[in-house]
Amino acid sequence: MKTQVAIIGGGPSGLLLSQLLHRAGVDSVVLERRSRDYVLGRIRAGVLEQGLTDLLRHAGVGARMDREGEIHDGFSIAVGGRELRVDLAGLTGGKTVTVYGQTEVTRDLYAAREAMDGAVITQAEDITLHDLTADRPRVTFVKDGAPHTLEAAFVAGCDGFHGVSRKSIPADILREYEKVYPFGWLGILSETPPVAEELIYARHDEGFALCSLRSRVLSRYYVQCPLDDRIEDWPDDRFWAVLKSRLPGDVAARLVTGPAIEKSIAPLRSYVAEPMRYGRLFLAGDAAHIVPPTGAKGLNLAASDIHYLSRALIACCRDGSEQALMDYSARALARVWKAERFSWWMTTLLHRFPEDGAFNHRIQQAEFDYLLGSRAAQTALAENYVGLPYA
Ligand code: FAS
Ligand code: PHB
Repeated sequence: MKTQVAIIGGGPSGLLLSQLLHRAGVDSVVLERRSRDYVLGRIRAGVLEQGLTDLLRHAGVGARMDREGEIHDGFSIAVGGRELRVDLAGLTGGKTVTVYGQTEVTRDLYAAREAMDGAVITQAEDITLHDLTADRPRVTFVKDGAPHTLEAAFVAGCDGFHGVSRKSIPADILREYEKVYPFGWLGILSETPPVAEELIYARHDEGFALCSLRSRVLSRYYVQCPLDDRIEDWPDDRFWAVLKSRLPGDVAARLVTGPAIEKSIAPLRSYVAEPMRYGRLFLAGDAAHIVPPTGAKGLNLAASDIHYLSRALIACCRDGSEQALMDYSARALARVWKAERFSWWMTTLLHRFPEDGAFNHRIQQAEFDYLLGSRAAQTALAENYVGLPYA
C-alpha cells in the first residue's frame, strides 16, 4: 500500500487532518487501533473555540454543528459564595465559544470521511513505524490477522497520549515536560435539563465542580475527586450530593438529577513533548501534549496543530514547498505552551490542593479577588478561554 501521508489515529486530530488533506487533493490513509463505535463511545470535550469551528466548516464538516451546537458568549465562576460572570463577547470584541460535544465532532468527521470514500482503516493492530528518517517511511500493521505495509512520504502521529508515534522518537532526542495534579475529575452525563444556560465553574473548600451541557436535555457535570478513587466509589446519589454541596445554594436548589448514562474518572496532567517532529514523523494533538480539562483546551489545541500541519503538508505535497513543514514544530509549540499556561492557571485557581498550606489557599483567594475586581484580569481570562489566535 502507498500513500502521501500515513495518519496514525482515528480520533478528532487524525480524521480532521485526513479530511483537510483530501479536500486539497493530498492522499492519506488513517490507521485506527479501535473500532469506530469504541472511538465514538468516549465522552470528552464539550467546548469548541472559534478556531476549531471555523476549521470544521472549512473541512466541510460544520453543518450539524451549526444546527445543533449552542453559541455561548459567557460563563460563570463561583467561589466562596461570590459569583463572577465572564462576559466573553464583551471582553473580546464579540468572540464566543460553541458548546457541541467532541463525540459529535468525531461522528461528523467519520461520516464525512465515509462520504468522500476516505481511507480509514479501523481495528488495525500492532501498528509499528519504520524508517522515519528515510525518504519513504513505512508503517506495518495487522488487519483481520493479515500483515500489511503502508509506504508514505510522511507520517502524522495523531494517536493520542498512549499511542505509538511519540514513543517512536528516540529517547535522546525527545524532551518531555510534565506536571501531574494530585486529583482527578469524575464526570457524568445525564439526560436532564442543564442547571443553567451557561457553564458554571465552582470552587469550594471541599473541591472543584463544573456544570456543563451537551444540549437542552443532556447535561455534563464534573467534580474533583481523589486520584485513587474508582467509579464504584461513586454511586449516583453520592455524586449528586457532592456536586450540590459545591455549588452556590440557588444553583444547587434548582439542579435536576437523574441516572448517569456515562460515568468516568480522568486523571489531570500537564504534558508537552518536544520537538513535535522527528524526520518525516509529525506529532499532533494529544500525541504531543496534554492539558488539564479545566480550560477546555485539549481538543482545541489539537485543532490548531492540525491547522498548521495540514497547511504545511499541502504546501509540500501539492505545491513542493517544505518551509512550513520545517517551521511546524516551533509554530505549534508556541501556541501549545500558551494554552498549557492558561490551563495550569485555571486549574490552580479553581481546585483544592490537599497538600497546599494556608499560604497557597490565601493566594487562591487573592487571585479570585483580583479577578473579581479587574477588567484587565477578566480580559486576559476571556481571550485565553475563547482561544488565542492561530498566529
Ligand atoms: P485522541 O486520544 O482523541 O485520539 C487518538 C486516537 O488514536 C484514538 O482513537 C486511539 O484509539 C487511537 N490510537 C491510540 N493508540 C494507537 C495506535 N498505537 N495505533 C493506532 N491508533 C491508536 N478536552 C477538553 O477540551 N475538554 C474535556 O473535558 C476533556 N475531557 C477529556 C477526558 C479524557 C478521559 C481524556 C483522555 C481527554 C479529555 N480531553 C478533554 C482531551 C481530549 O478531548 C483530547 O484533547 C482530544 O481527544 C485530542 O484528540 P486526538 O489528538 O485525536 O487524540
Ligand atoms: C465539558 O463540557 O465536557 C467541559 C466543558 C468545559 C471544560 C471541561 C469540560 O472546561
